[in-house]
Amino acid sequence: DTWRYAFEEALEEVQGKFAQKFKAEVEANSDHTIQLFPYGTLGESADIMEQAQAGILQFVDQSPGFTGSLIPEAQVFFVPYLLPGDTEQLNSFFRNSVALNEMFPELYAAQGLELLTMFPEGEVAMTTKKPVHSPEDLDEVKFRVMTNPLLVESYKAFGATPTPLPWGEVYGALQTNIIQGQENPTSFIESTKLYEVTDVIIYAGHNNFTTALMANKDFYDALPEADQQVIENATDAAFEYILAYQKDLESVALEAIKKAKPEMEVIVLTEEERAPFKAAAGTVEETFIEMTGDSGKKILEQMKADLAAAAE
Ligand code: 6CS
Repeated sequence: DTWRYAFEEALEEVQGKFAQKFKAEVEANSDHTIQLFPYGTLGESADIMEQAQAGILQFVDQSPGFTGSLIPEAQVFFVPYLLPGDTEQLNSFFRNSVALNEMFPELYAAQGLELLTMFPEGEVAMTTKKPVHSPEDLDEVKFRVMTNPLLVESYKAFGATPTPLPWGEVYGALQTNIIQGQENPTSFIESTKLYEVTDVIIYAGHNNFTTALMANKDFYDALPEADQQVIENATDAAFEYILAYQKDLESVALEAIKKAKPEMEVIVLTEEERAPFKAAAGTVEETFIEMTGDSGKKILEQMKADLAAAAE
C-alpha cells in the first residue's frame, strides 16, 4: 500500500529528516511505500492533524505545541525548565520515560491516534527585536507562541504579551511588526530565516522543542502484526538516527546565522539572569495542574521521576 505521512516542517528540517529515515526503513523492510507531505503541502499543523484523525493520512508528526489544544496533558512540555539542558540526559529521558512511552499513548489513543514516539528537536531560543536580559525587557513585547493555552501562560509569566499564531503567519507578522518576538530551535530559526526579521537571539535555557509521530489508530490497529512491527522498527531507527543527526546541528546553525547576519546579537542569559524566568515556572506548573486535574498531575509527577532517573 501507499501510506501518507505529513509533518510540520520542510524535508531538510528535523521532522523531514526523521520522516525520510522512517520512509527508507519502511520501504526497505516491506512492500509498502510512504508518500511524504512536508509543511505547506496540506495546510497548517491543525489541518494535518484533522486529516490524520479522519484517516485521510496514515501518519502525522505534530508537536505538543499544537496537540495541546486537543490533548491538554500534552501541554506539560511547556512547563519551563522541566526538561534538562544536557543532551545525554535529555536523550535518555526520551528513550526511557514511562510518562512518554506508556502514559501518553493512552491519551493519544482516546483521540484516535497511535502515538509512535516523541523526540526532541533542540533547545528553544527566543528571537526578538530588542535585547532581553530579564522579564521586564519582555514588557509590551507581543511574543508569538504556538497555539496552546499553557504556552500563553508561560510567556505571560515571562512578562511578555503572548500571541498564539499558526506557523505560517510568523515570518510576516514579525516583518510587519504585529509581533516582536518568537521562540524556536536555532536550526529552525536558521532554516526558516527568522533572523531576517528579528535582531537578537536569546538563550534562557527554558525548554527543548518536543515533537511526536503518530499514526491513525484505526489504520494501525487493522494492520497485520508484521506490518506493525515494521512500523515500530522504522520508528526506533528514525528515533536513534535523529538524535545522532542533531549532535552538532544547533552550533552549526548558530554559526550560519552569524555568517548570514553578522549584526545579529547573541545573548546567553547568565544563571542570575535566568533566576526570574525559573521562578515563573512554578506558576506555570500550577496552571498546568488546574487545567488538567489529576490526569495532568500524574503525568507531571511521572515525568519528574523519569527525569530524575535520566539524571542518574
Ligand atoms: O513554531 C512553529 O510553529 C514550528 N516550529 C518547529 C520547530 N516545528 C514546527 C512548528 O510548526
